[in-house]
Amino acid sequence: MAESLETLREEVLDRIARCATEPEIEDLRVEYLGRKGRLTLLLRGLKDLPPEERPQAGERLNQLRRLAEEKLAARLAQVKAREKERILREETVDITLPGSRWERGRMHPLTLVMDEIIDVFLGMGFEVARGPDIEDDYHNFEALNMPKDHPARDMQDTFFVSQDRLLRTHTSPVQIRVMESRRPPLQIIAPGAVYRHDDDATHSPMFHQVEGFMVDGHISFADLKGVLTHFIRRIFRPETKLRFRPSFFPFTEPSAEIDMQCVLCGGEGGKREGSACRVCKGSGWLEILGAGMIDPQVFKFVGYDPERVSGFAFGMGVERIAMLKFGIEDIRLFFQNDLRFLRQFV
Ligand code: FA5
Repeated sequence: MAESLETLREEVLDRIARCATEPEIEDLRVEYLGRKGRLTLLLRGLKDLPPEERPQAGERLNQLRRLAEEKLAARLAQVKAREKERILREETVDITLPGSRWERGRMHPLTLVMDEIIDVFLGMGFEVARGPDIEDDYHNFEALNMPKDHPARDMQDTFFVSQDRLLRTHTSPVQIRVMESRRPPLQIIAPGAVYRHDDDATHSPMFHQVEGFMVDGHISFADLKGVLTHFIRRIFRPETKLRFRPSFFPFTEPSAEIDMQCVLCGGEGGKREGSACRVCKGSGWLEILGAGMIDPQVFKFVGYDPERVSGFAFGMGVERIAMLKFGIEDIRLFFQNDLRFLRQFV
């Protein structure tokens, strides 16, 4: 017994000395001192020894257990101290290194312009309404006085989702949705994304419009003119002039396309400089929106009496306004997510 205890003592001390990590120390503790540890079992086995051998063997086993406990604790402290030193040595922070910069996000130029447009109309007492991007044929065309065979449907190359569902080609269906659910007086703008099979420097397959309409007992073309003139003067310069050109939309009668004085040449068309202005191509005017008095036929679709109510409506392209405001010549720049472009707008 004495001899085997001596061997065990050497083995335990040797193994403790070779432990290099905290888990190794813990494993060793369990192996020797745990509930089924080798030393624990030996202590429990004392009762099977002849009574005269028990005191001495017990004494020696207890000594060995205390020694193992002390050595394990000491080794643990040593390993922990070494680990701390290693962390301090390897993970030091060089506070002289330059910090990493946090890029500040900013608003997309179209969001800036959209918010500005909405603000101007809110200031005139308009409310904001929204409609679905995926529309049905009825709201996008039919109720806007464009039956299935109407040639005006071809003016807006449509993305169809199914026979009856499509990506809305304009924000005008929101007029129908609002009028179906509410009664006049109404003074609404409907901003949102619209979709057309169109793609070049001034046309994008997805772009944004802001629809506006006012319906009440005696709304006239003069109201339309007043609202749009105020709007353009707030968004551009206070002295900007507007020009109303006769046009055609199936859902307004009479209809107009509205041009504003060119933002670059101020309506001169570049004549003074001797070459045509690159923004308005020398005409001095820029088309910015379509508008008109809501067609009586549309009122009938939503159950209003055209004898009792009248109203105007308009729809503008937000990208076009942003291009004029910031002097951008290619609409595709808005959608390429090039940070060098986007960083210019605050
Ligand atoms: C319409 O969409 C009518 N719903 C506007 C309207 C509303 C008229 C209410 C009368 C009453 P139009 O197809 O012209 O009209 O488009 C309106 C504006 O959207 C255009 O003036 C132009 O600024 C813009 N736009 C049209 N197609 C594109 C496109 N592919 N990319 C960018 N902007 C476009």
